[in-house]
Amino acid sequence: MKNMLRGFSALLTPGALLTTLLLAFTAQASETKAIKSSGDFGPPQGPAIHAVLTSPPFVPPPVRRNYPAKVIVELEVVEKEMAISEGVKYMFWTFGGTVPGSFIRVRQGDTVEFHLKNHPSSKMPHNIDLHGVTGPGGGASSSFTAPGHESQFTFKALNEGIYVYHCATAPVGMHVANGMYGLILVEPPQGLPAVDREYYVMQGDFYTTGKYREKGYQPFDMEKAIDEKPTYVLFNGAEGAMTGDKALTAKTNEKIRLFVGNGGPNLVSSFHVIGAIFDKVRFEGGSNVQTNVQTTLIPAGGAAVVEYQTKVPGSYVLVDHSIFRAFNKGALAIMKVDGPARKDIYSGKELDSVYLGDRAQANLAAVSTATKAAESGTLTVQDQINAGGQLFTGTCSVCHQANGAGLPGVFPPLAQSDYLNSDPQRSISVLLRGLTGKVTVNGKEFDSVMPAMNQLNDDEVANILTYVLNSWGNKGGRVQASEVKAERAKAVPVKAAAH
Ligand code: HEC
Ligand SMILES: [Cu+2]
Repeated sequence: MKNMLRGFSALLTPGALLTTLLLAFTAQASETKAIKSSGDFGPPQGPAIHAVLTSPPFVPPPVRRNYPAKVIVELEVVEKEMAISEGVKYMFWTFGGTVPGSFIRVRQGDTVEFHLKNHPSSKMPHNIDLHGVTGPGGGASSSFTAPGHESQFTFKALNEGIYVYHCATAPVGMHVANGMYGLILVEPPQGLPAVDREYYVMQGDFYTTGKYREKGYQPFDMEKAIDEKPTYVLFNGAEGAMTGDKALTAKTNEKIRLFVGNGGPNLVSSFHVIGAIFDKVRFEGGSNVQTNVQTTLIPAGGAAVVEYQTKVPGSYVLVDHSIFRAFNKGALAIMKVDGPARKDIYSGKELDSVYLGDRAQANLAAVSTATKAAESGTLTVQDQINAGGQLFTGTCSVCHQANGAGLPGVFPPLAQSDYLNSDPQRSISVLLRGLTGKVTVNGKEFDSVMPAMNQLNDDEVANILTYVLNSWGNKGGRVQASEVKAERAKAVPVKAAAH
């Protein structure tokens, strides 16, 4: 109601007044009802306003304006190398220097004067297609911008909602795959209902020539992109963009609103927050509200507004519930909720590291130290042990246990294992190819299956095994990445079928 009253005093034209009144009443009548879809509230009023843009995961403040204005948006395309994962570099193409690009927030009926700049250091021309634009190409045809140039076009934000924008320069898929997408929110005239926190999260799939977490500079792989076989599926453009010290934060008893986009280029997201139920979802970014949702589907080139209330403190994990993407391709973020325990709602302990693996750790500092040391040729056994220990937690401890003792009759011990210590080289193959059939470890027989851990790269295998060899009374020693590489390259005879 407050918004409405403020609206009365400042509105100029009777037509606009009537529309606003109607809108306000519709919105008050039922929150779950569709809000007015399209609105032209006349020419822009007052002085031009420069839009506040924010980098993810942050969202500009609410517009809080009761008249349509001319809003100037200045967005610069920058091509820049950034970390896509620990020790992995990628040449991103960005709107505003981040992936996803800067968040834009305007009001329905605003006239947006859009300035697209392309930094002089860029190698490529770029443009922008905003899904919130009514007009051919969504702005793309008017915004083709060569390096060092600037284009300008103007549109009226007729429809309220949350919209994806992206580059649409050929090859379009490549520009999008390199990170050229973001969100623009067109607020309804009365604004969105107040919440305690808003965040900006956007999924994207990435294609590198090297495998997942393969260190060093990784170029874009067009073939993988065409085959829709991403190496990474990420929230906000980097593995760990919102975990550890960069986790999203909240307090208990807060209303949270997430603007969740999906840039694609290929995958559809099954967006889910482990341990939270979405009280409200504006699915597909549209005006209808769905309530009590567990997982919401976000199409490539689409977005949703998700709201929930924090009640129980702890770590809440944002995932794409196509779950291999979360645990093996990076589509995982964390919201840390602080506040007093609520035993009446939930009794339990924190999510444990076995479930989340190394993804949940405060940081992978030891892993990055080892990566840097390996690059400069100064990698020590201790660097490898430190890095390997962090990776062991997420990768091996779920079966072999954190203390390497295994589980009797199920998982053999790694601690003082005669199988391991008698021939450490053999274990490289165990990690790369798995192990099945009968094995005897310290006089006890195991007849089970260890899955191949071939998602690990050469450095990771070397560091984990070096850690294992130097832990729990094992004999020490070192495995080098070059040895893993050589083992991986070996053609292994296909096992004859069992008779
Ligand atoms: C899903 C459970 C599982 C995971 C995860 C797992 N292993 Fe195993 N591992 C096994 C099983 C089961 C065997 C025995 C296989 C058999 O019976 O043929 C085994 C055997 C081994 C052996 C040889 C036997 C021994 O005890 O010395 C080594 C070495 C080993 N694993 C190391 C690792 C390392 C290092 C990791 C992490 C990169 C790992 N494993 C992850 C289940 C697992
Ligand atoms: Cu582009």
